[in-house]
Amino acid sequence: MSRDDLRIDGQRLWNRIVALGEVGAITGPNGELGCARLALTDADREGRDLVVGWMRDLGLQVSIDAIGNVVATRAGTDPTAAAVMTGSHIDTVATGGRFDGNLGVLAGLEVIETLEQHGIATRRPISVAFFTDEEGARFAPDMLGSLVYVGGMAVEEALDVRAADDGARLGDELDRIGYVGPTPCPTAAAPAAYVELHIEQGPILEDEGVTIGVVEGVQGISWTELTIDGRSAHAGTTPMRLRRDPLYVAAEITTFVRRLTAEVGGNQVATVGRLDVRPNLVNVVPSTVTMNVDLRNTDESALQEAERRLADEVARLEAAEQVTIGRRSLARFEPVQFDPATVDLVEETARRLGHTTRRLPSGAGHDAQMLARVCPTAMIFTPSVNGLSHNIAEYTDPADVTAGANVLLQTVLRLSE
Ligand code: HGY
Ligand code: MN
Ligand code: MN
Repeated sequence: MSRDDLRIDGQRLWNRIVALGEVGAITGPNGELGCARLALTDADREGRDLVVGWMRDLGLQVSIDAIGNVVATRAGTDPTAAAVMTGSHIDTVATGGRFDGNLGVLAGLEVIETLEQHGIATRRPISVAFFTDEEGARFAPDMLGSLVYVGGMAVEEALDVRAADDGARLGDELDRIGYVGPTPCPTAAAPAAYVELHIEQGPILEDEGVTIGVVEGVQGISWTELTIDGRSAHAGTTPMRLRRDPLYVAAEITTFVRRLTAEVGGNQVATVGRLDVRPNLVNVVPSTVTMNVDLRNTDESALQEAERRLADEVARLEAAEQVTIGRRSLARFEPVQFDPATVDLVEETARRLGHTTRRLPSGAGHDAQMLARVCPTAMIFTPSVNGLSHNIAEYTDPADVTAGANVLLQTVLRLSE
């Protein structure tokens, strides 16, 4: 069989997706199969152990670094050549699916197993990685592990990050699950190239009936934590004119950011996904509210305008409602453009395999946006049913999973020559 005709084993890949999906499995009322494997929890450890076991079964050289990133490498014929890397993440949000991140890691493993099975040697080594805490849902920022991997955040700083849910220190949790590795951060050797397969997590490919997304880059991300301190008071006896109500302020900010998307226009999106009310009692005007604001845009200047407008509104409300508002940036990444030649290769490969394609930016953050800082990088998208992700109903058809993994196989083969 010629290398160009080589294809992955779709059933073997699907079986691994199902098996990994059993770790931290959550089921929905209509039989949806989701995943809850927040970073550095016991479920994350269990998922890591399962995937590392598969890596070792394939005889790969497995390295774990100081932030818990795992990189498994198949040797090439040229020991001096830098590896071609693929991968993604296996941590999920608390109401996650079985495909977000997991598809890219397991497809990378399937690519390597296919080469082993057919006795295909490559000049360059080929690595498959999973990066720590890509979601950032428990420990901000998102893409934390790959950011440390490429030297964008000092490992010491990352180890001191506190969890949003229980305040645990990241380094203590990493130690508790047994994934503090000996390999230093940042990586000593950048890959020759990085290609990541991921579900689109949005509606575009499905709406247009396209099989493969050729991802040109990732939009800018801005996460801000606002801590609004008011004054708790009796719900019945306190006149409205005397109230310093942080939840009212939070509600105003929440509706403001929705209006802001229409006013800024373009690809602007805004989300308030986390709101913590204290003391959260029926008859008490709240004392403190903590909320997160997620702003994103493909255009950096428009994203900065959205940030400025939010800051002005927060200052206005702080004065008008006599509350005190603490601001803390949790994540700030500018838009990223992937390497044009590698993007072209993904497109040519997908078309050579007979798939329909469409270029698009990524609305979600990905480890690829960090690897793009150190090597030529591109991404391959597969359609998401109903455009859903970060939802237990997240789903991608087996045929699309196989198509995406075959495009990954053929792209990696070309890059590893
Ligand atoms: O937030 C994101 O876009 C990604 O899911 N971490
Ligand atoms: Mn992801
Ligand atoms: Mn995600």
